[in-house]
Amino acid sequence: MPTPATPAAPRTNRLGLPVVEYRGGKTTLCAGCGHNAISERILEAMFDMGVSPERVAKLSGIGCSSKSPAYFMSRSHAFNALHGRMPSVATGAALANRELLALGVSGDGDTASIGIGQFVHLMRRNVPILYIVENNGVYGLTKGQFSATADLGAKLKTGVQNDLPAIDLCTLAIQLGATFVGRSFSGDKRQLSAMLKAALAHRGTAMLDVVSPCVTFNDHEGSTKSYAYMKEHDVPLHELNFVPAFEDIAVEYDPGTTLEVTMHDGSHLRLRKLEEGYDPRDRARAMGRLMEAQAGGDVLTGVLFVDAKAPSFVDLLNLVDAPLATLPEERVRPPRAVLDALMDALR
Ligand SMILES: Cc1ncc(C[n+]2csc(CCOP(=O)(O)OP(=O)(O)O)c2C)c(N)n1
Ligand code: SF4
Ligand SMILES: [Mg+2]
Repeated sequence: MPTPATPAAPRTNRLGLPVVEYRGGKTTLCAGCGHNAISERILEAMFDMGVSPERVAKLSGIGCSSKSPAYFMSRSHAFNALHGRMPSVATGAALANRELLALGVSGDGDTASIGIGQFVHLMRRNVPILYIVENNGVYGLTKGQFSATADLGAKLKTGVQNDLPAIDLCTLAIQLGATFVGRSFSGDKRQLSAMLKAALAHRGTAMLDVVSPCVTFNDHEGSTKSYAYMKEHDVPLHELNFVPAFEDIAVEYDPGTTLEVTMHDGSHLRLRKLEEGYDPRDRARAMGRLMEAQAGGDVLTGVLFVDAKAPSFVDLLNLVDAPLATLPEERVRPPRAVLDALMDALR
């Protein structure tokens, strides 16, 4: 009798962990929701990059998108903030422990409607965080009202038309000083995976606006955030290829058609140009090109802007190397004599 084949050992990453260690709870989102695909890409990127799940702090607000961190990486830290208030909690977490990898997951309502005030300050500070907006143009959790990213003229299922211009989160983030800004689509596995890995290697604010169709409330004709609309209007700027520092394989490429960006950890992001003259290191050009695309109804995708050299908020604050949260009391509390001298000076 033939001996039964022994099952192959599961593939592990450079930490020796199988992918199952990056999984989370079973999703309660609708089948086909773009947010589920993004969760899959996030956990794959974390696995491939060999990020220790215990090093990650998942931060979110309120919404279907903000629920999604429960569906990947159960071993990581997690905090569900109030609606639109995740950026301040994330800033606190990133500063209290600089060794944590802060991962913010938000929605277009959570970020561009109620949370816009918090979002703009996060972007201008260059807080080290990977901030993902799962953008479906509606408030999915509360049954599909337009959010502030809904395009002018877009229609709800009921036929109601949006009369207000959309806030373009990428243009806004670039103008405010974010140092890694990209746009992708939940249905584009290849582009989103490479972009997530590059964003994980970035030190500073990486803001990814990912169009993520809401199949229940915003996937009909007349929507500009549907699978069908993205299929027709997605204009990729380049083909992304990410080579992590730990793999460092030499790849032949033609510098005339490929732009190489070296990330903080020595990884390489290679952008094979599809559009002549586009350079994601040029802030003003990136904003101009985004505005042109928006006017023409195109959705530009790719790494829209990157500055791999700017100091992050942690650098600017000149924080000590040890995470603040681990400092003993004698290092954070001035001694009695210092406080007394201070009080005397105020008398
Ligand atoms: C202070 C406050 N206002 C309003 C709400 C109701 N509310 C819950 S989720 C949500 C919108 C979520 O939209 P979005 O962030 O786009 O997430 P999606 O569900 O579309 O993924 C709103 C208005 C709330 N929870 N808290
Ligand atoms: S309502 Fe929309 S956003 Fe929410 S889970 Fe369903 S498809 Fe996703
Ligand atoms: Mg939404």
